[in-house]
Amino acid sequence: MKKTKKKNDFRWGIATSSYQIEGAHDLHGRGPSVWDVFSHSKGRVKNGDNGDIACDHYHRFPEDIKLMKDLGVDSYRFSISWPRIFPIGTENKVNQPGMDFYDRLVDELLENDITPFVTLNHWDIPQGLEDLGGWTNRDMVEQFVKYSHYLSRGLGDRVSNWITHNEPWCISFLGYVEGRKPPGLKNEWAKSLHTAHHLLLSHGKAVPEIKSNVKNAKVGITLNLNTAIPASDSEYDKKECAFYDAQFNRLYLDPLYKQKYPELLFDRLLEKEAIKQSDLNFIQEGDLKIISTPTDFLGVNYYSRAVIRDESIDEKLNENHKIPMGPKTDFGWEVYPRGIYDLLKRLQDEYNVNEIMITENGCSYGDAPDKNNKVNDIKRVEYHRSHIEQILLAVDEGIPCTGYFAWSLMDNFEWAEGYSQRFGLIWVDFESLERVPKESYYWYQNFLKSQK
Ligand code: IFM
Repeated sequence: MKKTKKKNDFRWGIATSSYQIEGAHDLHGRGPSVWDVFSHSKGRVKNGDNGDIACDHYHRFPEDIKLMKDLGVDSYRFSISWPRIFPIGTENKVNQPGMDFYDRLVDELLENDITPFVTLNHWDIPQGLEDLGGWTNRDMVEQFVKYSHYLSRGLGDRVSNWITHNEPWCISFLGYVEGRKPPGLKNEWAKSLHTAHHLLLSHGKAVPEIKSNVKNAKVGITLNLNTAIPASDSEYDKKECAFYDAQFNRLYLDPLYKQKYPELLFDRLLEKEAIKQSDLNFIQEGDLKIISTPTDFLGVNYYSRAVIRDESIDEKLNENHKIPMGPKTDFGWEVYPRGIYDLLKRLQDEYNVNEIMITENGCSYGDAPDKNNKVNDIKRVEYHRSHIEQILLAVDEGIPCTGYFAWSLMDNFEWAEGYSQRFGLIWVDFESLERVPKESYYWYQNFLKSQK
């Protein structure tokens, strides 16, 4: 594969998140997060798995950083466990042992010439704040700003790159409409919209807070986005696709980059009687201006495209012009590399995004070590190779994409799927916690060498 034009500026990294890898759930004053409570509630997570131990990264981070160093990445994206810093959430004083852990982690990364990218909220908020209404409660905005303040003040002398939230859609839609993430509610569309708004507002307020504490800070938010296309050219599928795009992509992109919400989304929800007019009173004067506070980059997590069908319409109506689908990963997500190029193009054409970083891209395949302890995950190799190829194509065309973080460093706790889905470039034996680099790890290592 060819080199990027501006190699020196392009970051090649790897990503993880706190609850998925750290373990040490009750050590050194950490309070319970919503994910501790959710995963310990019967029937919420496959096989009753939880993140109590996970990859035990809390104790093994020097070994994990050594693996990153050998891999050859220049950047590492990880998240902070909020309840390690504020165990209940409402405190006005940090839990120092929690801060100390991230201090050591950052120091170790820097000693290994790896640039830290810190995500403040990758979903594991303190349960104490959830008990006050979580993200549906507007007070959460100030809680997040406070948390951002202490973190950026504590680590800002060594960390320049900050991501406020990871994938707000997962919190608001999967948490309140589908119930697959905490707090596990279903069809609560009003709460879902309020959650999205408070996440965005807290992001907008945290940006200047972080910048005031960190010299030369680069601050952004990470969205999970995809390319949505109708399953057929029937009007039903097209209408459903526009709705999907509004709730998945535009609910976040429009306020961040256009200072407005997609009316189409609110109209359809009113039409479906999923919300009442009074549920839309959550936007206060000045909110949209705050939300659209300029950032230094947009983080994009891309996994697949979405082919949208109006399920309520008789199958037969939609039979024509079915879209041919590509192969699927073990998670059932279609492998569609071209979608990442299309998405980057859309972000430039429709939203004029100043800088984009692919903060996650990866796939779940269950390939395990063979008798020689080798993990021959060739489908993962091809997944990363083909997606990187599309990104570099976009870069060559002048789209301002400046980084790529593979998801994920190692197999980890995949939320409601527990340990059943493996996204890592490194195999983890969840009994012994042994790490075994997979073929994809060596492929990425060689690819990174070729980019130097
Ligand atoms: O594991 C998750 C991650 O936490 C957020 N983005 C998607 C990944 C795969 O599902």
